[in-house]
Order: sequence, then C-alpha cells, then structure tokens
Amino acid sequence: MQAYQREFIQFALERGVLRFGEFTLKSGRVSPYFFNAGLFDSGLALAKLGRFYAQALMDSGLEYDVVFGPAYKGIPLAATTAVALAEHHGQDRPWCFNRKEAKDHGEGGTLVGAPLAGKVLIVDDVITAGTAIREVMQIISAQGAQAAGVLIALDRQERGAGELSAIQEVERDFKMPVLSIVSLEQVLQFLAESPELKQYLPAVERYREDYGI
Ligand code: OMP
Repeated sequence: MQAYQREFIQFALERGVLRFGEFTLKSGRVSPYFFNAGLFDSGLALAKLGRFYAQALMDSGLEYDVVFGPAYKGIPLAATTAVALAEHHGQDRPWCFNRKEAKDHGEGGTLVGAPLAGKVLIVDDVITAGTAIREVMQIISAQGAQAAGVLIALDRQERGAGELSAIQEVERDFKMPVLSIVSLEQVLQFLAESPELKQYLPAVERYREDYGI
C-alpha cells in the first residue's frame, strides 16, 4: 500500500465516509462496510479528495482527453479531479457531465460542459456490481467517443455475474482499465494494522469470502 492510499483511508474514516456496520447495497447484498462519498461534504474535503483522485490517475499513466462526471454523484468528483489535475499536475483538461433528464430549452441536451469527445476518463465513486457504470458507457458510445478508463475512489472487489470481479468484467467488456484510489484489499490491510478497527476485520473478511473474488 502506498502512503497516499493509507492517508486516503484515514481521511475517509475521519469524514465518516468509510463506515462499519450493516448496510444493504444497491445489489441487495448486505455489507459490513459502506463508503459514502457524499460525506466529503466541505470545500476543503472535496479539494483534498480531488488530489487523491488525481494522484491515482497520475500513478497509472493513463492517457485521456476529457474528464467526465456521470450524474449525479460523479459530477462533483469529476470537477474536483479536473481542478486537482490542473493545479497540481499541470494538466488543464476539458471536463463535462450529463444531466439525468434532457432539457428542451436554453442550451438543450443532456450534456453540459466541454464536448464529450476523444478518450474519456470517467470519474465516479464506487463500483460494486457494475450496474451504474454500464449505463455510463452507453452515454459515451452514443456520442461516438471512446472510454479511456474509469477512475473510482473504492474498488469493492466483488464478484459480478461470474467468477471475475464486476470491475474485471467491465474491463473485459469495454476494453479499458478501471483505476481506484484504494481497493478492499487495502482497506483490509488498514484494518489489520489498526488496534481500534481490528474488531471489524472478521466481518469484512467473511463478506469477502461470500461475495469477493
Ligand atoms: P453498482 O451499480 O452495483 O456497481 O453500485 C455502485 C453504486 O452503489 C455506487 O455508485 C453507489 O451509489 C452505491 N454504493 C456506494 O456508494 N458505496 C458502497 O460502499 C456500496 C454501494 C453499493 O450500493 O453497492
């Protein structure tokens, strides 16, 4: 685990973004942990979050032309990542987002910001079963753009339809990488090393045995 990944987990715990308990997921699975990116809910927290996303992207060396935030939750995430890329990595790239509902007046359409063209970097929060990201891929292909990759905060490393993880299925089906700031593996490592949080380790490990890869 890299130093910034450890810092990110610490930051998510401090903000109450990463929590332990009992949570029913969108997929119907009942999870002993949950990651609620909506709780990076202050200016400073959002700025710091963007720096973590940008760092993970820079580490990967992925090439991209435009940053895209899928509605709703991906929008501030893509915005803060685009700001951090410009301010801290000298990459002032175009960025855009979609609306959920088409607008028939004013600027019209469902896309806002820079044109969704070329190699698109999708920025989102979490992938569990991969349902949300598949919807996003339709928007990109409808524009005739190509997905360069997906950048998320947490890879829950859960099985998709078969033996691969949902993320591995997305990578295979759309021929693009899915990058994450951290994955469940690093969360487990963090728990194992933390005297106060170690109590949650057995439940998370059991969950991984049931749904993980
Ligand atoms: P999938 O569409 O199953 O990949 O689920 C991804 C979505 O689930 C995310 O965009 C979130 O809305 C939500 N989610 C979280 O935000 N955090 C979690 O830890 C787990 C989920 C989830 O419901 O699976």
